[in-house]
Order: sequence, then C-alpha cells, then structure tokens
Amino acid sequence: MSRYVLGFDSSTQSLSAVLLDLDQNRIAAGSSVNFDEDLPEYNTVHGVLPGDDCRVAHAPPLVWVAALDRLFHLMRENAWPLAEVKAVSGSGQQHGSVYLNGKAGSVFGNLDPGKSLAGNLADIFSRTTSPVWMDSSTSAECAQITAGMGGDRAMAEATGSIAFERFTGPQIRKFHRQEPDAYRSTDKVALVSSFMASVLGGELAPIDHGDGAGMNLMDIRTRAWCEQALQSTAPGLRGRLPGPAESWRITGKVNPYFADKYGLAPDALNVIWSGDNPCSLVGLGLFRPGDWSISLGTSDTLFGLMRECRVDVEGQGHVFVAPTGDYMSLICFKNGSLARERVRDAYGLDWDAFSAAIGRVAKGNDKRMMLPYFEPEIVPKVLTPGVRRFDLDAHDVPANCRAVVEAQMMSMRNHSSWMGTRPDRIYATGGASRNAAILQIMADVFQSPVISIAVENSAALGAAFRAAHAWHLHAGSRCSWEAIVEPVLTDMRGSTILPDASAAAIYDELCRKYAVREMEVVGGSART
Ligand code: ADP
Ligand code: XUL
Repeated sequence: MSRYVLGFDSSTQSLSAVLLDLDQNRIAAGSSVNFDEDLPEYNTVHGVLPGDDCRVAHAPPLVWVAALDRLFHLMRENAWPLAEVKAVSGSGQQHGSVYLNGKAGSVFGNLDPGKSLAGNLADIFSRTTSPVWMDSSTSAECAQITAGMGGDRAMAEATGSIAFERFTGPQIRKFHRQEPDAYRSTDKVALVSSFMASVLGGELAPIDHGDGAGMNLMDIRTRAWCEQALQSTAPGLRGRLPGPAESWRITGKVNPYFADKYGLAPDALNVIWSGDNPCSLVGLGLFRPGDWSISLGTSDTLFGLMRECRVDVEGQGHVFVAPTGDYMSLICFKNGSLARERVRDAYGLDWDAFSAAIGRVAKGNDKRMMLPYFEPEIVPKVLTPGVRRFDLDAHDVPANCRAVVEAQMMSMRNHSSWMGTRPDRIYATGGASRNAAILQIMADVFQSPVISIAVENSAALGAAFRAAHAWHLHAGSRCSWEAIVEPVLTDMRGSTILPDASAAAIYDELCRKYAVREMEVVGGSART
C-alpha cells in the first residue's frame, strides 16, 4: 500500500488534479474537468463569461466548485485510492477575487453531502461573479491607488509590482466604487486559491504569501498587509482579508463532505493553496537562484527563484513569494507562440520547415532585426501592435524565422536584467519547448544550458509537492524540497542543450542594439 497526496489546479479554463505516489515517487494519476465543455450550464467561453466590454473578464465562482464535485466524481469512478491520501493542496489562477457574505464561513463548515457543492454554496456570495486575471478594466483605479502610494516606484517597492489592472487591489477598488452597497455587504474577499482551499478545508482559509503578492496589497518584505495600500484601495479592507499566511499552513483536516461523499481519507490534511505561478516554480524543481524557467506557450513566461527581494521599479516584472519562502520573479511576454506562428504561417511553413529555415542563417542574423509586436505587448508595454523590421527584407524567409525567435529571446534577456543575475540553467516548458532550433537560440542568447522538461501540468504537480512538503513538516520529518521533487522530475527532463560560447559576443552586441531599437519604437521601458 502506498501513501499519496493530491494537488489541484484551478486554472482559467479547467480544474485538474494530480495524484502523487509518495512511496514510489511518481505521478500515479491525473484528470481534468473543462468548464466550457463539461459544465455548459455555466455559460463560460474559455472559462469566462462573455460580455460587451472586452476589457471585462469575470467568471462565476460556482463553476469552479461544480468542477470540484465533477472531478471528485471522476476520481472515485476511476478508482483513485482516495482513502490513502495524506494531504491535499492546490494552485489557483492568480489575482482573481471571490466576494463572500457573512454566511460563508459557517456554510463551508456544514456542507450537506446530500446536495451538490454548487447547491450548498449558492448563497454565500456578495457578488455572483469573480473578476479574473484577464480583466483589464481597472486603469482608473490603478492610477488612483498609485497616487495614494506615492507613485509607481513606491508601489513596486512596497508590494513587489507596480499597479496592474488584473491585480486584486485595483479590482476590489473598482467593486467598492461601482457597487458600494455590495462591497459593504462583503464580509471577506478571497482569492481563487483561498476560496477553493476554504471549500476543501471546511473553514475560511487564509490567503498565502505567494498569491497575496499578486494583489498590490501585501508588503513584499514583511509579508503583512501594507497599510498604505489598504487605505489607498478601499475602506475597511483589512478586516475583509483572511491571512496572509505561509504557503505551507495547514488549516486542519479535509472537509468531511469529501470523505462522506467520495471516500477521501477523513484525516487527510488540508494545506492552503497558492497561485499557479508559485506552484509551477516548485512543480518544475526551481530551488536555486540560478534556476530559471521559460514557458513557451501561447504567451512566453519567464520566472526564476530569488533569495533576496529585488523589485522591478520601472517595468513590468513582478515579484511574488515562492512556496519555499524565498522570492520569485515573473515576467509575461504576450507575443510568444502567437508571434512564432504568425511568421511560420506567413510563409506557409510547418514547424520542421521553420526550424530548418532558422538553421540556414548565421547566429545573430547578420544584425538583421525584428520587433515582433504582432499583438499588443505586455513587456514592453505596446498598446498598438505592429511589426518593425530593421535591415530585414519581409520576403527573406530564413532571416525572418530567425529574427522572430532572436527578438523574443533578446527581449527576455534585456527585460530580466533587473533581477541582477543571469541563469545557470533554464528549464524550458510549453508547446514550443520541443523545438530544438528555438531552444538553441535561447541557450545562445542567454549563454546558459537549456533543458526541456515535459511536465504536463506544473501547477498541479507543484501543488502536490506543496502538499507533500507540508505533510512531512507536520509529521516532524525534515524532508528537503529537493528530496520530494527530484526523484519525480528526473525522468521528465530532456537532454541539455549547451550554449555556443562563440555566440556570446554576437548577442551581447545585438542585445544592446535591440534595446536601442526598442527604445526608439516603444519609449522609456527598454533596457539592457
Ligand atoms: P498554452 O499556453 O495554451 O498552454 P502550450 O504550452 O500548449 O500553450 O503551447 C502551444 C503552442 O506550442 C502552440 O500554439 C504552438 O504554436 C506551439 N508549438 C507546438 N509545437 C511546436 C513546435 N514543434 N515548434 C514550435 N512551437 C510549437
Ligand atoms: C500572472 C498571471 C497569470 C495567471 C493565470 O501574473 O496573470 O499567469 O496566474 O495563469
């Protein structure tokens, strides 16, 4: 008989679970429920409610709990050994907020297994929808809160990020301004992560330091709520925010609802949830300051562990708290696979032909360059899209294929310089990480070894690792993060792609040129 932990991931479009076998150090099972397809009665499209204003992105929180019921049902149907589970935790899409009335706490603790979760929880909300991270409708509130904090630099120094539309503080302020009565009747504001942990634990769970750092409300150094940010955001906010707490906090045993209804071990520990990016950090095994990950998905995301708190006072980088108690950086680039696909498709290529084309041009592309803003860009902030080419003929297929990837890697290198370190190794994930030509450019531009890592859902796996870590701590056993994570990840790592040392000088020069070009086109936010 083995011992297990469960890790959930409540993401934008689906809820997933990973079952980790602690004795055999392997993923024993995984499953997922898609909101649009499996729960069409909630009317979500790609996980959010359709509406007239494209800047507004809300989701119904009930769809997430309905998915939790559905997922437990599937786990039981597929004979997952739920009775052997020792601890449970999860990962939530960051920034999204859930508005609870005064009944919520007692309802979480008295769920009726004869009813569905959605039926049990239907009356606990002071706002029936939750703004999620895709919402960009709070520019006015960002400006007001920033003014209250004394400017961008002060805001970033205090909370780890300048004010962002999708961050929770500006979203709370918008709710308070537009629906003051509903705000007044809000007893607690939860994040997606702390809301789901409350359901699983049967009591209101604290917000953890990792996800709390994505609110523009937490002092990133003391990890307590920041009084000035609270004051600048909305009245009476402190009493409405549970936590913040260490990510390994255990609230108690799991809610009896899940034991009675699905056979989950009644004494399994309920570990609070964190945000998906902090969870992914441990899901990919990044425990040393030089360990970075670049996810090449629809967007490209770069993150890495930091021991010291360094903030990006001018730009678009974020600092969150890592599940280990360290810090982590995160930078999102919107024109990732999106841009690579646009170039590939413009020349009617498949990925093999795209990669072969890259190989036909010298490293550095003979100084030909592209600024690849096919869509509005987050980093650097580009609101009006447009591709710029420098000494680059739009008909030159190989040069354009190389130019788009070189541009992306140089932008990542330049815009991560505020972290004050260079990577010792980069773990590449996401759809494009199977492309060796792209990874070679990454290795050459960063002058770092690159290792692809085939983890299906790093956030859910990271949540399972967090559950295992908290369970060991609770048992009094000194088990390091590496000891929990390394045996599971070893088989998932691909071979190492080494940087070509002769390309170092080429890309040093080109990165400087790229920053100048970027500055000319975009303005103030370019740097090397
Ligand atoms: P998401 O961010 O939506 O989870 P994924 O990480 O699954 O995305 O990545 C999907 C993307 O990976 C696709 O949009 C595609 O452009 C890209 N991709 C898939 N295979 C390759 C390849 N061989 N080379 C480059 N890009 C690829
Ligand atoms: C990070 C961010 C997204 C969400 C959804 O700041 O907005 O990565 O966490 O995945």
